[in-house]
Parts: sequence; structure tokens; C-alpha cells
Amino acid sequence: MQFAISTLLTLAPFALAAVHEVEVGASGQVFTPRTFSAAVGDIVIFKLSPNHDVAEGDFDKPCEPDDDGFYSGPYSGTDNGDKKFVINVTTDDPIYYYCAVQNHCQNGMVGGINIPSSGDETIDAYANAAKNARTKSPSSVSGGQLLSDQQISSLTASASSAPTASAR
Ligand SMILES: *[C@@H]1O[C@H](CO)[C@@H](O)[C@H](O)[C@H]1NC(C)=O
Ligand SMILES: [Cu+2]
Repeated sequence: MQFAISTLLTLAPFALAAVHEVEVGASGQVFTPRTFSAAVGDIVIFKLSPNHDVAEGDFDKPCEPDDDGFYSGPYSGTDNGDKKFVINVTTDDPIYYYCAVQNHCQNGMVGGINIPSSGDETIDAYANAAKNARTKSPSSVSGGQLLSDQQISSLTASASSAPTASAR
């Protein structure tokens, strides 16, 4: 029994690499799921709907890009949605993001990964602060790749698909 458990722990970082899908504006000005949990090594696929995008931000500066953050570029760069924006999760820290189109961020189009569900830095707190913020849009794609479904399937062949039901 002892042996079985330690073996499982040793393999876990590889065996449990998961793929998460996020709908960007498929149901209006909202990320679906709004927040979810992910582990280092997981892959996140952002599926953009017209005319939305996704930019990583800082909790303290809602609707503004993080200098080292990711940005999908505009919907127009996705070949009518054929290309998805794919990022690697490289931290356990909370990752906040927003839609940089018009006033979507002020309207609450924000989301995140590993966001605390209580305390001062919840997604609701970020959305509230965003109401009075001014949107800044990054200038170019960064921190991820725009990939076709075929490119994604080869990328994720060794990873298992994570049900978005794991979202919290
Ligand atoms: C994500 O990881 C894959 C596999 O290691 C790598 O090919 C890709 O360049 C990484 N993407 C980014 C944006 O770093
Ligand atoms: Cu939007």
C-alpha cells in the first residue's frame, strides 16, 4: 500500500496534466467557465467568439495588461474562430484576465485561473474594481499560441481532457 501511494505521487505530475477549455464570449460578455482550477503543466484553450479577446491582467490594475502576461490578439486573427489561443499554465498563483474589447471588462467580462473563492482578491472583487477602470489593450499576441484544432490535438495527445465541471 505504501509503495502504491508513493508511485502514484511520483507519476501524478505527468499523468494528470489536463486540458481546460474556456469559451470567450460565446454567451455574451462572459468567460465560461468564469474561473477554474488548474495545475502547473496544464494547457488552457481559449475559444474566441466574435468579437472578443483575452488578455492577462493584474488584480491591482483591472482591465490593464500584465507586462509579462498573455494576449490572444483580436478575434480577427483567429480565422473566424478556427484558431484557438493556447497557453501553458506555468504557475500556481492566481491568473486574472479580461476581454480588452471596448467596455467589456467594465461590464464584467473577466475571469481567471486558481482565483481565491474568498478574501479580498476574488473574481467578484476584480470585476467590481473593473467597473471604474479604463481598458488598455495589448498590441500583439503574446504568451501563447494561436493553433488550429489539428495542431491542438497533436499538442494534447498525451494530456487528458479535464471536464469543465471541475470549475468552481
Ligand atoms: C507550451 O508548451 C509546449 C510543449 O512544451 C511548447 O511547445 C509551447 O511552445 C509552449 N507554449 C508557450 C506559449 O510557451
Ligand atoms: Cu469581450
